[in-house]
Amino acid sequence: MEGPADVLEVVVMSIVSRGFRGRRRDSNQRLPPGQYLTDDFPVLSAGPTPRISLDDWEFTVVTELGQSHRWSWKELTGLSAESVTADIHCVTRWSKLDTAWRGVSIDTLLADVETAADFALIHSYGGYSTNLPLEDLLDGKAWVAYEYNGQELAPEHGGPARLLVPHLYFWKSAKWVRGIELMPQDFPGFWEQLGYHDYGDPWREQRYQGD
Ligand SMILES: Nc1nc2c(c(=O)[nH]1)N[C@H]1C(S)=C(S)[C@@H](COP(=O)(O)O)O[C@H]1N2
Ligand SMILES: [Mo]
Repeated sequence: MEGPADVLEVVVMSIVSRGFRGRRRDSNQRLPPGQYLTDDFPVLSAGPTPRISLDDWEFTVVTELGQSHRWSWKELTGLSAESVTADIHCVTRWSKLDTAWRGVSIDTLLADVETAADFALIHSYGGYSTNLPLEDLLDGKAWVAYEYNGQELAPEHGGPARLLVPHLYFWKSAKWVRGIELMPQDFPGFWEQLGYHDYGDPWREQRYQGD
């Protein structure tokens, strides 16, 4: 016969194992192939951290016809912002779940931009660049993020502002972003010219050219 202590033990065990399996199943499903989870926030920069004063900072969209649309820091941060929680996946195999950002959706920035372009080349202060199809920046998939975890974005993580495109490998999320060049044709960015995959879908493990 079960006494109260046995019943309690059974209840505790089932909560413990349910919680454990639940968490594991959840994070396993959210971990793309070949990735491991980290709670740290590693810094990956191909060069020194550029320092841009907010007075000089600007964000520019140039269309395929050469039309420019510019936002100062004040103008950018005056646009309606969104809070975004997303999992991020670095091609060096770390993934981090539930990262919390705030920034302006690319949909908002491109709302009044007339373009027939299919591709975008992202440019950063410091010279970094990365390319992606324009549709991967639209429909709530990408932001210019200027807050991380409720605080201004740290310079080493791309502050004052970085691109956030969490559905692609994190090298597409250009730090110190300064603009978007809209183009009819695809043109490889910094890592893409060095042999990384043109598109970089972590769920299809598109790490390098030919993957
Ligand atoms: N401007 C710029 N953006 C960049 C990089 C860089 O070297 N320069 N590295 C990319 C890579 S490979 C990754 S994994 C992420 C790293 O962002 P973090 O340093 O905030 O973790 O930024 C991406 N954006
Ligand atoms: Mo990366």
